[in-house]
Amino acid sequence: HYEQQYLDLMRRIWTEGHTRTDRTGVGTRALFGASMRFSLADDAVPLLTTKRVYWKAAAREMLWFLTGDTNIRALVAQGVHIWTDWPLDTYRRATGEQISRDDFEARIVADEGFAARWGDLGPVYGAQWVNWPRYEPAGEGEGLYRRASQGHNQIAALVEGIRSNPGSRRLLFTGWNVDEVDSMALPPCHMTYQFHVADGKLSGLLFQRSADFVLGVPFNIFALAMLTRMLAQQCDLKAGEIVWQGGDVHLYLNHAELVEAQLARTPAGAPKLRITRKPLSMFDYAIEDFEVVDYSPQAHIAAPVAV
Ligand code: UFP
Repeated sequence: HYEQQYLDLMRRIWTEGHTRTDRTGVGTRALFGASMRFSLADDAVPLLTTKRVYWKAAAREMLWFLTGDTNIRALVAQGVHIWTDWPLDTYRRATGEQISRDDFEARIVADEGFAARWGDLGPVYGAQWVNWPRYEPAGEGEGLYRRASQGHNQIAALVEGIRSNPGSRRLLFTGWNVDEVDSMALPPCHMTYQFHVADGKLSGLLFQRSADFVLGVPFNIFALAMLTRMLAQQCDLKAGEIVWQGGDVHLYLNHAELVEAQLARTPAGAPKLRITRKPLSMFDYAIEDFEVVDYSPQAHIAAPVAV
């Protein structure tokens, strides 16, 4: 079963990983450098079956990245909570107000000004993917260069690249903008994506510098599969494989019980991801265009997020 790779790697991190103190103070066991690969043939999608993965949250997040938006408001309004903890933490520290997460989210949705002030994550993924800062010669009295109103759209360039030069070894995009990482709520984890065309099939590879194996990776793998499928569709190719590569691949120490629980389960089933329409471009997909079938996972396992 495709999921065995995930479970084997999880066990290996848990038994062989080095115990490390990390930025969050929670502590992890970590391996450095790991890889998994999954077939996308016949709409196969590597969703975990040993626990429920809320793939729609990952799908909504992916569509949100593609809009270039970096404010959590649009996500929260759709019931996606994965980015809330960072702005919430900033807000609590800045104001000393012990507001609950639900109340904070309610204010983000209800009050546009509040969202503008507290809901922005800085120039994270979306900003870099579709609007990487570009500079152009400035006018009189403005210095030598000014920031162009439209930056580089790496996704549009990627589609163009796959279509016009499928043999290229430069089909990639990255969120790691050295100049801006310090102003992001979280520097990109899933930071570089590369694509490869062979035999009429498009494969996608992700380099993820830091991987929370319980909470992050199941989403990151799904998102990689979804993105590869979308690109393949737009470029009239079949989907090949996805390759996931992790740098610091870790399990948080406070996930111990969940790790044991999940490792005691046996994967089963072969879910499929269907895209029900061919939108005009990478920027015209909607959540309704995606459907997962044959997915009957075991119960969800909740885990605390390290901020
Ligand atoms: N993380 C993921 N995947 C993501 C994401 C975050 O695994 O898509 F946004 C985890 C990895 C790590 C933490 O546990 O978030 C980021 O912390 P750091 O920047 O210190 O690596």
